Amino acid sequence: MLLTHATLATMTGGYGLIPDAAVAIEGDRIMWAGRIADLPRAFRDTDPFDCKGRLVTPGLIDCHTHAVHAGHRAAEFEQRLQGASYEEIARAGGGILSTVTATRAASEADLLATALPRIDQMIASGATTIEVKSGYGLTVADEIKVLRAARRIGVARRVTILTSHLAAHAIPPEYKSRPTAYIGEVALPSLLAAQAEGLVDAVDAFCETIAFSTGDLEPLFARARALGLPVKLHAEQLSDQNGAAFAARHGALSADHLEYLSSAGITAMAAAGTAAVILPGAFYTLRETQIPPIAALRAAGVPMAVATDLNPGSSPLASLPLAMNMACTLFRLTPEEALLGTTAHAARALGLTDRGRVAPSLRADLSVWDAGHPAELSYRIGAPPLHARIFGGRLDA
Ligand code: DI6
Ligand code: FE
Repeated sequence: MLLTHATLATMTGGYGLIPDAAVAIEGDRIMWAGRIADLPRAFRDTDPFDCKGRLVTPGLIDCHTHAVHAGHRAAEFEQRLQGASYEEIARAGGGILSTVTATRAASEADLLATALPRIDQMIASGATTIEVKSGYGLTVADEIKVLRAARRIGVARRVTILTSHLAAHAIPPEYKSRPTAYIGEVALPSLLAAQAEGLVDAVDAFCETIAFSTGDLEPLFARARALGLPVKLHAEQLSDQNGAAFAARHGALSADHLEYLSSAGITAMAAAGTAAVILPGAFYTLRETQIPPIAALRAAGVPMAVATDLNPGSSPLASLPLAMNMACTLFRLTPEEALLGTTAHAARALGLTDRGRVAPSLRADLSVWDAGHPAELSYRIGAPPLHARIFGGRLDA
């Protein structure tokens, strides 16, 4: 397959813009990208896909979602509008735990069926790789059920799914105030069982006063690393728990949210090469006022990814371009940083080296936009201007 007359954002060294570009693809790999004038003879094609000047980017990567869950939490949204806080609702047994009740009652087939429309929205917004977390089962069997449903998405749709084990998302009522017992009796055994079934790409946890402390999580992260699995952490979302530094100490791929991140946390992340995943949808939904320390992360050279955090409580958002818009408007990322955040840096946050940029030998996942400049993707609010999507070297039908 050959794309011609593209305005190509390679995402190497910033946008890495190439005007009037061609991209040559063989199988599921990019073979060549550059100016049409320089296209090697071997890659010429009598029937190319003419982009007519449209912007072509790497396929977008959503590196943080909770896309598999049952039910919704519109009632909780109404409670928050009446003044209740996210933490108050969680402490009263609502919040994450209300989605746990619904998810436990759902079958694997139900979970897949309700996830697919959300995934279709993400695909229609230009995503080609999506990370999906467990964390609404909170028993060994229910965590496995969620991870199996998540993996089936990648069979049902033209998208790459990576799964993160997030049994340490909340403490279920049967373990109330017994986090150590929960980690020992559910989180660890579910990790071992899921790993044995090949269902785990990374291990995640929620470090927060309403969830787990770094001390609670130490045995889980130690075991993950012993299994050769990378870790990542929901850190400093609602308060500073020194989660980012703890994650960095375990060589984490990413620390996510980070509204209350300290300068010590930034230093630890920079030293460990841990990426920052910025989740403006949760900030917006919770009407948070503490902005993550973007300027300090930038100054420290920490790669920043941007994701939807798609979940029924704090971020019912399925559009990466809208997350990019929010990251710029609410957090003052530049549109270039926002696009790096959903391409090259999102790949980094998932430990993927075969995608996120347009270069020879990388996977041929590309999004073609009804836009002429990459800043337009962040600038528009909603209605992502996707023209076409190429997944694994093939155009969507
Ligand atoms: N932080 C979040 O924003 C999501 N999980 C987490 O640890 C929210 C999950 C939910 O409210 O259902
Ligand atoms: Fe999350």
